[in-house]
Amino acid sequence: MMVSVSMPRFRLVELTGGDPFVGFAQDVEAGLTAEPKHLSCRYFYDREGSRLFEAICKLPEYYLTRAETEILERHAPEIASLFPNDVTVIELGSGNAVKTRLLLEALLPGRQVRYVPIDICRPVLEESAADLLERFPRLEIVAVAAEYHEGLRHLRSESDRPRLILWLGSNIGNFRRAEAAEFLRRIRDTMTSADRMLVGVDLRKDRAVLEAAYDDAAGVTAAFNLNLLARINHELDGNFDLSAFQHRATYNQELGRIEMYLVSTRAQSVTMGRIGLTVQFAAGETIHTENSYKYSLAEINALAAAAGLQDLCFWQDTAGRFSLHFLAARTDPAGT
Ligand code: AVI
Repeated sequence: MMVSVSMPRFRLVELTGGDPFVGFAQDVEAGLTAEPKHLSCRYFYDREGSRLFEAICKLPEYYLTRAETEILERHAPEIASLFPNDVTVIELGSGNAVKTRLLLEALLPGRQVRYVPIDICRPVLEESAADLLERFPRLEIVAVAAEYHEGLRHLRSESDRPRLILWLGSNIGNFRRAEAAEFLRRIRDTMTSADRMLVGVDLRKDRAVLEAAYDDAAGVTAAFNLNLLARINHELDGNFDLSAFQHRATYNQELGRIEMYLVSTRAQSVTMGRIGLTVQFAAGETIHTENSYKYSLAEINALAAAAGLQDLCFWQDTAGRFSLHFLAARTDPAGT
């Protein structure tokens, strides 16, 4: 007798290590009392920040999303053909998962596909999962609300089928180079010989193109950056005057990274009542809010090698701005 067990098509797993308020409060205090001041870019993504990031992805200057979408539109069927059977697609920093649809569409015919999006913004996870479940009636989703490092723990438990691990959108660029290699190595340590990884990497290019992408004419990236201060105002009872800070994005060519700052336009004092903190700003003083690293192909090769990964193949958009790399765990002694 055959017993069929009906699986729910959607499950949400919440893996937040400790109280998120405490983590945010401690990081804000440490960052704003440091010299020079800094805040972590991972705090950009509250609901409003996630909405602004989606708007950034549609800007004419922000070529990254369009370039990666072009690559996936062209090559998703080829990527899918590299998976003969059922597959689990795990995505780190999934956001609205719009590009991922292209891969799911190519994978679903003839295969069972479980999609495991991992993201820190739970409302965004829920919205994108609802959309995907409606579009793809055979898709199963296990959504994981977690930071990357906690998400890695979950990755180990998804081991019943070959896995395609996605790290798209140049999310790797928000890690320092050594940290990116270390994080890839940790992912690689969870991979079997049947697993593959797809990593989207933004390439080094002209300063003008890069600086426009991170300082758009419509001011959306400026609003995204300033939203960090609005978040502090809401969550920590702060009194940042957003009109007294300006967005700045500059390309540091030597380090191959865009650096984003908030610049205080005057001497001022800001209080965060909920954590009993007052911070002084001099006129022109900066808060460093984000690095976005760009890579050459040689640097991507070195990164893969340092992480014990083998770059099986890669695809680029027609303008050669963005590169998508298909990687496997190396099994030779040098890669272990
Ligand atoms: C999410 N991350 C890959 C974006 C980037 O390009 O570094 C974040 C971003 N910051 C400003 N614009 C977009």
